[in-house]
Amino acid sequence: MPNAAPHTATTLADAILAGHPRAIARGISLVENNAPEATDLLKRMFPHTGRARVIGLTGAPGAGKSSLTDKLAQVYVDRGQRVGIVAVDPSSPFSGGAILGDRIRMPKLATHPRVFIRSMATRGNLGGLARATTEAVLLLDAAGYDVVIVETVGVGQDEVDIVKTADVTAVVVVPGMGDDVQSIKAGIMEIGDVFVINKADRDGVERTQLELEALLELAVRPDGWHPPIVRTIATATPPVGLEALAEALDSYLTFVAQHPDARARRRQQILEQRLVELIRDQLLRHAWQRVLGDGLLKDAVARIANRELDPYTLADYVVQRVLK
Ligand SMILES: Nc1nc2c(ncn2[C@@H]2O[C@H](COP(=O)(O)OP(=O)(O)OP(=O)(O)O)[C@@H](O)[C@H]2O)c(=O)[nH]1
Ligand SMILES: [Mg+2]
Repeated sequence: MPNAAPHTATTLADAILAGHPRAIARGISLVENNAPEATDLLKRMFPHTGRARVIGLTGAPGAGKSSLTDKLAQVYVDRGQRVGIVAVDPSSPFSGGAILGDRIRMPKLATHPRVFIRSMATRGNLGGLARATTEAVLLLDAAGYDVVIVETVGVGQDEVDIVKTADVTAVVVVPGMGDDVQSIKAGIMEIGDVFVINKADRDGVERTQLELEALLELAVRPDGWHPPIVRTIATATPPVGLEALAEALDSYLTFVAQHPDARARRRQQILEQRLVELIRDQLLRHAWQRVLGDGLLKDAVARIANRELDPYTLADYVVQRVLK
């Protein structure tokens, strides 16, 4: 947003640390757009992070993730905590539309002073979504939110990567999915620390529970944690099972606190992966600025197509130029 308020990095950083929602929104826009000022902002924010509990919520489209997020946030708000919500909506090219959608689905919370809601859209930015979402969570953490809930659709590697960075992840299924319970097992079964059978007002709850239990028995976790299964009805008044869900999430966090090794490997992997991505992005940015920006790539592609040049030589050439 080039015409946004003329914050200097310092005042924007201070405003975010002070928890001002408009500053947080602006900070998230900067990281979402990969703006040049974003890096300095993130450097300043990082020392203030590590306090928020980050909860990942994932599952099939329409499973009730937004409804659950809304009601779960309410549980924490009722406990006097501040809650940040990041809804990742890969299907929507318009983040404005997504925000509107989630505001409509979360009408009570959208205006609550202790709640911050933000939707992230991919805008066709491959790979950028996981980075931008991680950084949005980082900003909310620095801004002092006690809990940050990240909602993603459980399809695609990007979405799995996003919830992997959470401190605890809940996978949402619904009764009568049948084959769907099977189909989710490949990608996201192993990242569920807690399983939720939402829409428990529907037929087939028992069967889904049995199927889930059978799958979980097959997938023995190296950390020794047995993921609990919680049944919820997010749309009931009052909602059913939300306290139990909050307790299940808490129990895993307590388990991790008591078994520091349980998550060490995952944490290390995530940190390594994030560092590698950051370095790769920076190198690529240098390559664009110093070598590729002037149309070299187009020329090169034409020459490669004619077999005048091979891609390996070109890649070597670009890397040598960046390193010089
Ligand atoms: N019967 C019943 N319907 C529910 C329940 N929870 C959510 N729904 C409905 O299911 C539909 C989808 O709910 P959402 O919360 O938007 O689901 P979502 O998983 O966030 O959907 P996407 O973000 O589009 O993938 C809505 O019409 C909800 O009202 C429930 O516990 N029982
Ligand atoms: Mg949703």
